[in-house]
Amino acid sequence: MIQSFIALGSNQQQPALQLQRAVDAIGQLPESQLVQASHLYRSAAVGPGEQPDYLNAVICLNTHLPALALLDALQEIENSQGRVRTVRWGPRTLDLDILLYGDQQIAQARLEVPHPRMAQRNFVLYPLQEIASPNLVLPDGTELGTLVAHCPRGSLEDTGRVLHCHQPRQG
Ligand code: ROI
Repeated sequence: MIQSFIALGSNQQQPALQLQRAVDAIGQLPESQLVQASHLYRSAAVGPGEQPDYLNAVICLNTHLPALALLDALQEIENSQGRVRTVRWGPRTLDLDILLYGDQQIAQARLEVPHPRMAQRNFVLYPLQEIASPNLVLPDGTELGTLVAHCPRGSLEDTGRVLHCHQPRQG
C-alpha cells in the first residue's frame, strides 16, 4: 500500500457539499482505503481577479492504484461534479490534487508529485499537517514542519467542520 495525500478545494456550488461528495467518491475507489480527512478550512482565493473564498481539506488515502490511475480516477470525479476547465486559476466546483504519493518523486507531463506549489500554499500545508504524522518528511528530505513554519497561516481559518469518511465494507 502506498500512503497518498490528496488536496481538495472548491469555491463554487456549495463547496462543503462538493468536498463531501468527493470524499464519498474517493472512498469507493478500488484497491484503496480512505484513512483520514482533515477539517474543512476556509481560505481566501489565491490567483488573479476576484473570486469567492475556498473551502479546502486534505485526505489520506492508502492505495494500490498506480499514481496515474489514481490521477485518472480523481479527474473523473472532478468531471462528474461538473468541473469545467476554463480559466487557469479561475473558480472551480472541485479541484483534486495529489500532493504526495508515498515517497515517490514523479515528473511527468500530466503529473508532478510532490505537488510543485504545495510549499507556498497554506490551504494545503495546514490541513496536511493536521492529519499527517508529525515527522512527515517529503521525498527531498524536507520536513513538513519546516514547510509549515515558513508558510504564514494568513487568513486561513479552520472551520472545525469535519468530512465524513464512510468506507464501504469490502467483500
Ligand atoms: N485558492 C485557494 N484559497 N484554495 C484553492 O484550493 C485554490 N485552488 C486553486 C487556485 C485558483 C490557485 N486558488 C486557490 O487552483
